[in-house]
Amino acid sequence: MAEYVILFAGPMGAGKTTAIRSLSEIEVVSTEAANSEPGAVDKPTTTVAMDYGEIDLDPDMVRLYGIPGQERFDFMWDILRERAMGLIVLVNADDPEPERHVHEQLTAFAELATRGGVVVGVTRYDIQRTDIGDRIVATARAVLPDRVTPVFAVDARDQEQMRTLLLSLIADIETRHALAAAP
Ligand SMILES: Nc1nc2c(ncn2[C@@H]2O[C@H](COP(=O)(O)OP(=O)(O)OP(=O)(O)O)[C@@H](O)[C@H]2O)c(=O)[nH]1
Ligand SMILES: [Mg+2]
Repeated sequence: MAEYVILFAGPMGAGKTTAIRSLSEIEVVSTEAANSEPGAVDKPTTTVAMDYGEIDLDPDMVRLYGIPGQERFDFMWDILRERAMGLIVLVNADDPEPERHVHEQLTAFAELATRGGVVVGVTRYDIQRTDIGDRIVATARAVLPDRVTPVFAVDARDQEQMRTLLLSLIADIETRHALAAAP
């Protein structure tokens, strides 16, 4: 049995808290506070410290941590980054600067992405359909030229879609570990 620590990163409103709630089999521990910048992203609350959930992908146990989207809380990133084995970057298609966010997150977590694994999920495609997928693939290639970073369109509210994203990340991590262990 393996234990995987997976981080969810991305801008405010990308769907990190929603995704962890869709996936988790335990009641999610969340630290929501009133959104003091409702003009920036129109939702009533935002994560201030982290979200935590768990899913048992028999035989593996997966711990899911959501990192706050607001940059002033980024001291939390350092603590979690070292324990993590995989990264799910979420970005919402209706964000004004989705590529900038993907660039920032992949740069901040480049060591984790290289050591473990990374996938990108683009949420809220139903709200704004764009050619953003190709642009995000190009952004990921620019930051991490030595690896192929999968990019999926997902609805963070949909358990099956989030499960597919998570399973593809875990398969990626396992493949790398198997290759690293091979003689
Ligand atoms: N229509 C639509 N709504 C979505 C989709 N994915 C997520 N949402 C909604 O978008 C919002 C995302 O909010 P959160 O999950 O709080 O976002 P977050 O990334 O945790 O944001 P912070 O904690 O503030 O950084 C929620 O209201 C979700 O229901 C999608 O694919 N389509
Ligand atoms: Mg949140």
